[in-house]
Amino acid sequence: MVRNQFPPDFMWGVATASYQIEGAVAEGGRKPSVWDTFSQTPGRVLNGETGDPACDHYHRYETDIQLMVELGIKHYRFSIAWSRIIPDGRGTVNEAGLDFYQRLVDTLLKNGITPHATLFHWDSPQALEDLYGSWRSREMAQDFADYVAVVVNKLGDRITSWMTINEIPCFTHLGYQVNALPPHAPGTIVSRPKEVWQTSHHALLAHGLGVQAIRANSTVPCTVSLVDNCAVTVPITETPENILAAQKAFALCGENGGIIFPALTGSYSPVLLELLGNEAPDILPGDLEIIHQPLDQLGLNIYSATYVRASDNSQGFEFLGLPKGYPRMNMPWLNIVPECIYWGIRHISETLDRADLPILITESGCAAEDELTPQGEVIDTDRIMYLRQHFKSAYRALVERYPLKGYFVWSLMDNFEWAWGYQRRFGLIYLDYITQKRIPKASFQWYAECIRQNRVV
Ligand code: GBH
Repeated sequence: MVRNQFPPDFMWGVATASYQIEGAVAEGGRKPSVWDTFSQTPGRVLNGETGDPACDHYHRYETDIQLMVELGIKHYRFSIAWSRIIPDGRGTVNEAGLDFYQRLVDTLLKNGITPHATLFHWDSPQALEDLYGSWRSREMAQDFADYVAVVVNKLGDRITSWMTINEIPCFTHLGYQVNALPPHAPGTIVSRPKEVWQTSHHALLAHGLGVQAIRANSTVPCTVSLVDNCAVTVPITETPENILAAQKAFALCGENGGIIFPALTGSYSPVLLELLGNEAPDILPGDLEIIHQPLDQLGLNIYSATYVRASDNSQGFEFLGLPKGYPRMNMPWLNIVPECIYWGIRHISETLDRADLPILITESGCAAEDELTPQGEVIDTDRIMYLRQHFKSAYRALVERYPLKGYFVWSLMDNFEWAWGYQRRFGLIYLDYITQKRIPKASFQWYAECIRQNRVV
């Protein structure tokens, strides 16, 4: 038996997002997104950096696709920028924006790479923020669905994997709540938790209407998914008591009970609603039916987790803090908990009782303090260590027959890391931002070998 051998059809891939890599923010008819405005506001992003020019991928996508060919991936997850397609958020369609993504998709297909298109990765059109406060308004959901219909109308004859929205809590809760750390665009502080919950409720409605718009406009068989960043709870030791504690904690976390529960089961988790009390969002009749659309698969972005154990307190569990010196990668939240992949998948399958639902790890990866050697290489053995342990955790999920179908490493290349600007590097490829030179790191060669042998090496 070959150790750590993955199934023959396992989807190995990499992931990126439009605002983080494209640059060309004022080209091809694009108008600003909330991230342009936010990053141009002093004090919002480290060093005042913005998504322009990022990796200049808008002009260099052919080079980047050649690098994907070298890596040997057959799957690429990217996102489409709403403000390239409908620059004012609603109304006039910009053909030049659609043409860019058509060129990208056609070049991927020509190179044997399956495109997985995410329709929204945080870059809301600024015009809709100005018009009605974007996600604070219910109108945003219908405008999103109209935008989705336009995209799928154009590309729905060649894209076979659609993902509606990436990580709802990050552009709603982190975009509007008082103590968001770090704040995300639009960075408008609302006064009550209820208003924050209303923004994520609107995003859930957008997801539901978006799913319907994809199904109505696609002309080839395709899979539709949501990309969720569930908060993963890991039992400190795998006893029945601690596993039960981890399951209870999973249902109570806002990111789970308030996002993935309604999307997959049609109701917010009861324990969360009880905890929120008067601060729960207003849910109109019919909303949960819209939100709870049948999905073909689920995308999970998993980077870390929290340990939990059973307790005789009223909740029956407690979250555990980490000891000083606990190993972490180069972000304050990036504690190394490799079991997060296995437990994230298992909680969705078991705690949410959705063993039928295929799962993709749509993002997993880490920032490291990458440096060029005098020979011009990046020897990121720490990233290799991180990825190896997380791949093994995915392998365990497969051995135990959880429905894991693929794994997309975040990210193909270093890029604009939101509030951290260019000061954090998540790529398999090093970006020299002065020359735009791309330098594959040691982890790139390591991942290429995993893919070639279809196992963890
Ligand atoms: C992903 O989000 C994004 O999809 C991607 O765009 C991004 O580049 C990548 O991760 C790397 O960051 O400070 O304790 O409040 C990751 C999800 C959401 C995880 C915010 C950390 C903050 C935790 N992140 N969260 S805390």
